Parts: sequence; C-alpha cells; structure tokens
Amino acid sequence: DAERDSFTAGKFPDNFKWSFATAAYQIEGAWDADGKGKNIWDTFSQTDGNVQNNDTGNDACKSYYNMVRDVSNMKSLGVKDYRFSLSWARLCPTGKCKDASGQEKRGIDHYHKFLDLLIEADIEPFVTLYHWDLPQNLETTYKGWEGAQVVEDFGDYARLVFSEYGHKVKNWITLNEAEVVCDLGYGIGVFAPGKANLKSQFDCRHHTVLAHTKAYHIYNDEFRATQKGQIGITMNTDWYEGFNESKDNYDAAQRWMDLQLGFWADPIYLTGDYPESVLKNNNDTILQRFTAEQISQNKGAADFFGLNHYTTRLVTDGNAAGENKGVDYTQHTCPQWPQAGSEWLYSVPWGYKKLLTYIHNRYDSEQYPIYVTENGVSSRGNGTDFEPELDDQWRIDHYTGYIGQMKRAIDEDKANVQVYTAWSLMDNFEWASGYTERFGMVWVNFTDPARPTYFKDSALFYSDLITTNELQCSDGTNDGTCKAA
Ligand code: PNW
Repeated sequence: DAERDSFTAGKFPDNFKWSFATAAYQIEGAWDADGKGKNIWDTFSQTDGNVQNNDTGNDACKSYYNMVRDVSNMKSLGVKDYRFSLSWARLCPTGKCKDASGQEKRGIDHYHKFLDLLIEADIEPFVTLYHWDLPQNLETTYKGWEGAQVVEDFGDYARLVFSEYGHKVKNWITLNEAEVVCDLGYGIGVFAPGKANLKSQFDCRHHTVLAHTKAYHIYNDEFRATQKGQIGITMNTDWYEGFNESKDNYDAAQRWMDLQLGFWADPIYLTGDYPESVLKNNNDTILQRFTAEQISQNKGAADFFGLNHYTTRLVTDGNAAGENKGVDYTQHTCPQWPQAGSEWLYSVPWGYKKLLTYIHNRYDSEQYPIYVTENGVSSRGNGTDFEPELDDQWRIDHYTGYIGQMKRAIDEDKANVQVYTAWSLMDNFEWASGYTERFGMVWVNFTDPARPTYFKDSALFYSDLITTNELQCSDGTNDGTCKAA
C-alpha cells in the first residue's frame, strides 16, 4: 500500500524535542553499591532460570560509575534531552522514604551529581520515578503493587524526589508502562516479581492508576507553584487494527486498545474512570472500582501524554478457538512485516501514524501534548560478542519510517506531538532477554570490564536529525516524498 507507507521528508516544528531514553536497572549496575537496597529485578535476575543465559543487571553498562562517558556520548551526538529513571531502592533502600531514617544520602547525592553533569552539558532531564525496580522490601511485606499500601509509599518516594531534585528537573514521568509491570510481572510472571495470577494483575493495575494520581496531586499541591515543572505518565501500547473490515473485528481491536491503553488513559485523560468495555467485561471481584472521589482525582491528573510505542497487531474477535466473541480477541501479524531481534517486535511504521491520530482524537492532544517517550528496534545476539556491529542501516530504516509517519500525523492530522525519544541511547540489560537483544544506537562491549562504547551508524543518523531538525529519506534522496524503506 504505497500511499499508506510513503511519507514526506522535511523539517519538524520549531522547538520539537529529540531525546534518548534509558532506565536505571538496565544501565546502572552497582546493584549493591553505596547502601542501595535490593529491588525485585535484583531478586528476579539473580534467581536461575528467569533471564536468558541467567544474565543479571548487577553490572549492566556500569553507568553508575560512567556518568561522564554517558553524558559526553550525548554531547557528541548533539542531543539536548535525556530520559532516564531513578532507582527507588538507591534513595530509600527499604522503599520507605517518609522519614530521613529511611533515606540513603549516598544514593541521593549520586543523582545530584548526574543532574549537575547534564545541566552543565546543556541537556534537559526527563526523569522517570518508576521504571520497574520496586524495592524488594515492599514486595516482601505487602506483595508490592498488589498491596494498597504501595500507593502511600510511592507518594512518599515522589515527595522526596520532587523536594530533592525539583529545582533541577522540570519534566517528571511517574510510571513507565504500568501495563507491562502488571501483566508481565503479576499476570504472566515472565518479569519480576514473577507472579501469574489474574487477581494479582488487576490489583496491580488498579494501584498503579492510584499511585500515579497520588504523585500528580503531591506535585500539584506542594511543588508546582515554586518549581514550575510538568508531570505525566508513560503508557505503552501497540496499535491494534481490525483484521479486516468486519465490525466484530473492529470492536475487538477497540477492546484491546481499551485494556492496554484506555485502562490508564481513560481515567487520567478522559472520564476519570475505566473504559466501558473494561467495566463491562470484568466483574468487581477481579476489577476494583474507583470511588466517586477517586474518579474526580484521576480526571485531568497529567500535563502531557507519555507514549511508548513499538509495534502493531491485527485483531480478530474471540479467542483462538473462535469462542468468547464480544469479550476476547486474538492477535495476528503479517508475514511481510520485518521482524526485529525481539520476537514480539515487528516494524510497522503506518501503525504508528494511526495510533498518534487515535490518541490525538480520543484524548485531545491540544490539551495534553503527546510526548513519545520510547520507540526503537532491536538486534539479536548472544551478548558476549566483543566485535562491535556498527553498520545498522536496517535500524536507520526503522527510525526513518516511524519518524516519517509521525511527521504525517503532525502535518496531516494535526496530532500535537512535541517530543520524540529513541529507545535506547545504548545497548543495555533487556529484562528477561538479558543481553541477547540490543536496542542501542551506541554499541556497548559487555565482555570488557571497562564497558567501552562505540557509535553505530544509527547514532550518526539520529545526531544529524537532531541538529538539523529535518528528516531525510532513507535512500539519500530528499526531493519530498520518501518511499517506504
Ligand atoms: C519497554 N512486550 O518494554 C521498556 O520500557 C524498556 O525498558 C524496554 O527495554 C523496551 O521497551 C524494549 O523492550 C517493553 O513484550 C517490554 O511487548 C516488553 C514488551 C513491550 C515493551
């Protein structure tokens, strides 16, 4: 489909921000340094059988000790924005931040030093409070995100973070991908803490909405007036499209959008409450309902719409056996879609445009600007290769296609997208896949204790895009319309 796949090269809006993303557990290492408490990913990865090759984040990119390396890589590439996350258990080893006795000064100082380096390099921080590394103590004492107490504890953690760093940080992201946290961590059990239970999954989901809302109101009531920053949440969603024109399949795709995105986005950006299909298809022994007061607290509890997006699925009504229509759904991929190193990730640029337009229309991107906080693509290896693989034209093609479709959503559909963030600055610990999947634009040698880094071709492509604010066609022609890669 030529019209659907082509896009136009050219300039992005002035002030458009191009960023890189990472997360604490995936890059820092130093898992027990300077008083840091254990978190659920330490426990999970240090238990045999949970992660490919039994890899852990114990050392990862050693970014805890290589702050200067990371900042100078970004500076050389001309990047002006950086999204990273704080390790809760570094700041408060048991997860309890309320009193000074629960706080770890060395951990707090570490991020002060890092923020100072960024500011000195003229790089604007986008800081995620929670990127999956829950202090183990909270999991042990009240089952982590399953327990209602997590909402209070997250609030205390957020308050500490705002009061410590709020004069240096103007962009806050509360939670990264609560859907993955709850569905993969508590529903299927392939991520930490490794539980597989439907009720656990939905209790987790419910508490993440409340925890976000709590942190938003703390910022609003106690810090906004003096710090003048902004705060939002980052949600992940694929684009779900009906397999064909059938109304049943269209409805099934919408139900999936409701469950993966609407579960957070509807309460926060639309109605204050869960989407209708979610309320209808889950009885109240599985799905806790919001009180009227919670609904009014949820509604409007964000300054921007944080989006992580990677891939697309086609959806049919009912389960694989063709049963349970109107409630279940089955996802499909196309044989023509290029598959990445991660088995779930197919490169489908046109789905990204449709998703941005969907979000613009449903959640009003004029009121809540869209910040794309992750998009990227992986290669597969064994993680122990020491010869840098720097020629990644296929990754440049992925980025060119996705960024080109984002440009169409902005130009043609008036989607108010203000930030784009590439996942990731550098290769890192890819969760249950360990070091077997590389998402970085910067190559990391994981076999060398010094963790040297090398720019891949995609890093140079992205650097060019950032400095010119202009997308080029992948084939080097730049006469307006680019064909799909
Ligand atoms: C995101 N899936 O996670 C995370 O925010 C990053 O930390 C991660 O490294 C990146 O995407 C690449 O995976 C996801 O299985 C993990 O569909 C798994 C899935 C989606 C997103």
